[in-house]
Amino acid sequence: MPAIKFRGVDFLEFDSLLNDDERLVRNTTRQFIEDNLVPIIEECNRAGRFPKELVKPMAELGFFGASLKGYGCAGMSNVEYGLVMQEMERGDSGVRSFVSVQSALAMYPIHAFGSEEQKETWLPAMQKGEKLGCFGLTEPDFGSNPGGMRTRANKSGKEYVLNGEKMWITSGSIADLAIIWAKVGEENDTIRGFIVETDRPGFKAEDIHGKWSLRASVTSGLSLQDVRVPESNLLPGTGGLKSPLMCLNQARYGIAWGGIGAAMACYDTALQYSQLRKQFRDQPIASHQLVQEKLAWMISEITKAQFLALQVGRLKDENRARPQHISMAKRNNVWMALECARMSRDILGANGVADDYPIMRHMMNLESVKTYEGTHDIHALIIGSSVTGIDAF
Ligand code: TGC
Ligand code: FAD
Repeated sequence: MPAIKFRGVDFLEFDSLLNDDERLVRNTTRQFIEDNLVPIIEECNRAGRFPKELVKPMAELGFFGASLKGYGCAGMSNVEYGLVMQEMERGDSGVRSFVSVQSALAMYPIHAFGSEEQKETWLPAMQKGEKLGCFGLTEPDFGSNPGGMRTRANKSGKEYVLNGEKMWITSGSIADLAIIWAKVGEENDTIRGFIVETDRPGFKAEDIHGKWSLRASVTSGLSLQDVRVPESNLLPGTGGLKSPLMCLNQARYGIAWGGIGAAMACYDTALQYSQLRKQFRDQPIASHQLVQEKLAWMISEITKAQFLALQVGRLKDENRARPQHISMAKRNNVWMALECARMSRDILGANGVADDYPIMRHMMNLESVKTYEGTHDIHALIIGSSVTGIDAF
C-alpha cells in the first residue's frame, strides 16, 4: 500500500469563507505539522514522549498565546487561532493540548486577570516558549464539579500558603509555572487564581503513567504542601468560579476546531485507503455502497462541524459568542471526530489498528478530549440549561 499523504478536506467551498490571512495561517500551520510533527508522532506516541524539541519552532511561528494582544503575542483573530488548533490536532491531540494549555489556560488568565507586572514578567517568556505553564483546576474528588475544590490559600503576612491536590494536569511536570485555583479562606471561600512557580518548596508534580490516550502529552498530579507565594502572585482580577470558567471558554473553543482536524486526518486516510484497497472481483472497497455510506456520513459531519466552528469563531471575533455556543461546538465536533475515527478504523480493517496509520491514535486521543474541558454530557447540560432555563447538573 503506498504511503498516504494528507490532502485537506473541503467539500462545500469552506475555503471561500476564509480571508487571505486566515488561509495563510492555516496553510503555514499545516505545512509545519506535516514537516515537523507527522514524521515523529508515531514514535512519540509509542514511547509516551512529549516532543519538546518542537516548543521553540512552535514559538517562533507565534503559536503560543496566538490570539492575545501585546507582550510579543501574534494577536491573531479567533478564527485564525481556531485554524491553528485544527491543524495542530490534525497532527495529534496531545500536541494541540500542549498548545491549548500554554495559550488558553496559562497565558490567557495572566493576560485577562494579571497585574501589569505579572504580564510583563511572564507573557513574553511564555510566548517564546522559554517558560511553560499548566492549569490546575481538577482535583481527585472534583472533576465536573470544580466548585467543590478543597485546595486552599490562606493569607500569612504578605504571603499566601497553598495546600491541596490537583489531578490530571496537562504539562504538570514540565511546567515552570502553574495557574492554581484555590479557595481563599479569608474571602468567604472565594475561588481565586495564583501563579505558582513550580520550583517552590512544597510543590510536587508526578506524572500519570499507563495512559492509552494523549501519550505524546504529559499529564501529572500536583501536590501542594504549605507552598508559600508572595501576595503579588495572586491574579488580582480573579474572583469566583467564573474566572477559571472564562479560561475554559478559550480552550473549549480551540478544541471545537481541533476535533475537525483529527476527523479530517481520519477521513482522508480512510478515503484514500478505500480507493487503493481491493477486495472481491479486484474492486476497490470504495466501490461498495456500505463503505460509501460511511464516507458520506463523515464528509457531511465534517462539513457541518466546519461551519459550526466558523460561526462561533466569527461571533467570538465580534465578542458575541456565549459559553453555550462554545459548548455546542466542543460537544458536537469532538463527538463527530470520535465517530469518524471509529468509522475510518473500520474501513481500514486490520490495518486500522496498526500505527502505520494515524487513526487508532486519534481515536484513543479523542476519548480524553471527549472527557476533558467539560465532558460530552456536561456540555449537553449546559446547552439544556440555556434552552430550558433549568440547571440539571
Ligand atoms: P455555576 O453556578 O453555573 O457558575 C458559576 C459562575 O460562573 C459563571 N459561568 C461562566 N462564566 C464564564 N464562562 C462559562 N463557561 C461559565 N459557566 C458558568 C456563572 O454565570 C456563575 O457566575 P456568577 O457571577 O453567578 O458567580 O457553577 P456550577 O458549580 O453549577 O458549575 C457549572 C458547570 C458544571 C457548567 C461547570 O462547573 C463546568 O463547566 N464543569 C466542567 C469542568 C471542566 O470543564 N473542567 C475542565 C478542567 S481544565 C481541563 O480539562 C484542561 S484539559 C487540557 C487541554 O485543554 O488540552
Ligand atoms: P467526573 O466528573 O467524575 O465524571 C464522570 C462521569 O459522570 C462523566 O461521564 C460525566 O459526564 C458524568 N457526570 C458527572 N456529573 C454529572 C451530572 N451532574 N449529570 C450527568 N452526568 C454527570 N484538568 C485540569 O484542571 N487541568 C488540565 O490540564 C487537565 N488536563 C487533562 C488531561 C487529560 C488527559 C484528562 C483525561 C483530563 C484532564 N483534566 C484536566 C481533567 C478533566 O477536566 C476532567 O477529567 C473532567 O473535567 C471530568 O472530570 P472527572 O474525570 O473527574 O469525571
